[in-house]
Amino acid sequence: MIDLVTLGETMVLFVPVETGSIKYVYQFNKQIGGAESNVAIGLSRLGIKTGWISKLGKDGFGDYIESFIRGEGVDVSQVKRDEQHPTGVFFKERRELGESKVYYYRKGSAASFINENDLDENYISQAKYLHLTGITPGLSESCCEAVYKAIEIAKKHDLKIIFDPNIRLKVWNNKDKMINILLDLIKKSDIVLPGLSEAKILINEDDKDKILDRFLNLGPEIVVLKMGEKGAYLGTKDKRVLVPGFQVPKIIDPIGAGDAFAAGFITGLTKRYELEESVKLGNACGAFALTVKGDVESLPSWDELKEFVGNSPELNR
Ligand code: KDG
Repeated sequence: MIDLVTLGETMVLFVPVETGSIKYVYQFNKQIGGAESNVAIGLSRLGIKTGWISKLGKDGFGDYIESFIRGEGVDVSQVKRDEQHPTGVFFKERRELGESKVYYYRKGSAASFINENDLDENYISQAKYLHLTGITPGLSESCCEAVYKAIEIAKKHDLKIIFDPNIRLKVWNNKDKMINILLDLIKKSDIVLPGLSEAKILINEDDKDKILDRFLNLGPEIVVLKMGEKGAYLGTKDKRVLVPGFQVPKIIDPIGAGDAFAAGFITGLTKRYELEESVKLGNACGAFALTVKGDVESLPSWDELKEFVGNSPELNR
């Protein structure tokens, strides 16, 4: 039995050993990164059963990603291997001053050929949640169709749809098309997890209450606005709560923190915790993710998370 199914591309991630311009960095560590598998791995470490649907090249990088994710306890039975197209790759650039950047080498990757036929209705129907991000529909037309098909299956079988816009301007060729599709996906979702800067791009709004109003009016029952170190602002039709974030002594790399948030938050939902408590778990997992260079290496186990969050009545029950 799977609690959550997710769908998306995972790439080999090369993380520079040193900080500075990628032009002058000579050594990289080979890791993996992909928003959806980051969430699946985060959930699996917290004891939630997850399945990841994807495509990888039939190459060494594909072998590496598949065995890494399987090793984290995520079900990879729905991952197909493609002889014709390679596994995608991306590089991080870590700067002491200024923000980290990423450089993608993913055009024409195996995952960009994901299509509706890669979805097994029986498999998806056993889950309680379908997790999607705004990255997958930007990868190609066939990926976008697959996302809509997954939503159709989820609605038919009463799965809750959790959507993280995860705006990646570099994967979309057309910003207006991106905004239209992401807003449409928000309408079709039950739970939406945008970031502040994403709300600015999608609805040109930066007031947190107006952002929640606008997104809730589109249809979702729960919206959680991620606000970095300030925490997250939870909204439903009858409540608004600012759940403070956790202080991190030194932020090593913010990339992947949103995925970690999703893993903690969804764990709370799956365990039927109060919404505020679930957001708190999300904030805590986000804090863990800030402390390492890779996307998933620092994601906590359930015991580590409980210890970090401390004495919380919900968690101790
Ligand atoms: O959220 C982290 C992701 O951005 C990263 O792992 C790579 O999935 C990725 C993407 O498409 O940017």
